[in-house]
Amino acid sequence: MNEVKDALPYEFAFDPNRTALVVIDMQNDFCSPGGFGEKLGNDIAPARAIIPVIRKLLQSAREAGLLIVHTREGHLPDLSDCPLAKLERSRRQGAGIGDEGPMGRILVRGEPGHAIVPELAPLEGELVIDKPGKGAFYKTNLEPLLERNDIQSLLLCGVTTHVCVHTTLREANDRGYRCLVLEDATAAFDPADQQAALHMVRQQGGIFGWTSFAQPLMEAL
Ligand code: TIU
Repeated sequence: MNEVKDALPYEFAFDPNRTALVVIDMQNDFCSPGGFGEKLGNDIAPARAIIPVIRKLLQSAREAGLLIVHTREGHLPDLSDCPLAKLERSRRQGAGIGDEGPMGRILVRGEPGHAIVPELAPLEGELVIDKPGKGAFYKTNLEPLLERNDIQSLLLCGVTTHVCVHTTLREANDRGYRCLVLEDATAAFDPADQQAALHMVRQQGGIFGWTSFAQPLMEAL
């Protein structure tokens, strides 16, 4: 077993052959000017700041032969997979899902805003999970794909820490996966949300899993 010794609340042990790096929603809609995240009234600087960190993580994980999973949040062009409640709230915020924006229709599959930022583009053969919700397990085939690859641990990074990263973490935790959240490879638009979300992972003896940083993880790979 490999080990990230200074993880919190205590060391994180993992078998690289049974571990996946999950890069959550690093899409133009959350990380680029004119996207959904910015239209919701957020500062996207924290999301952009983690791009180089995740790039290094991807390189290390690829070299170590880990399973790589990318996720994208978005909806079918006819919005038939978008719950009315989600649609209504996005419209109230002035960023209606499916509306035309500077990067095409907001949060719609196949539009420029839906694409993963070019710096983190998936390589051929890496898994790309399209999800209609915040969690990567809801209405996707992620679970059977992880089972087929005999995965038991997940390394989570991406955006936003308190929304899609946390929802995926909670879904994964309930399914028995050991999850490590990489602090400097995750971002929330508001620093208070970032700190609260990370605290929630590791409180009560690691109620949802572990936290650490990219560098010690890469050293452990
Ligand atoms: N709004 C927000 O913080 N996040 C999302 O809507 N989706 C993701 O976190 N990917």
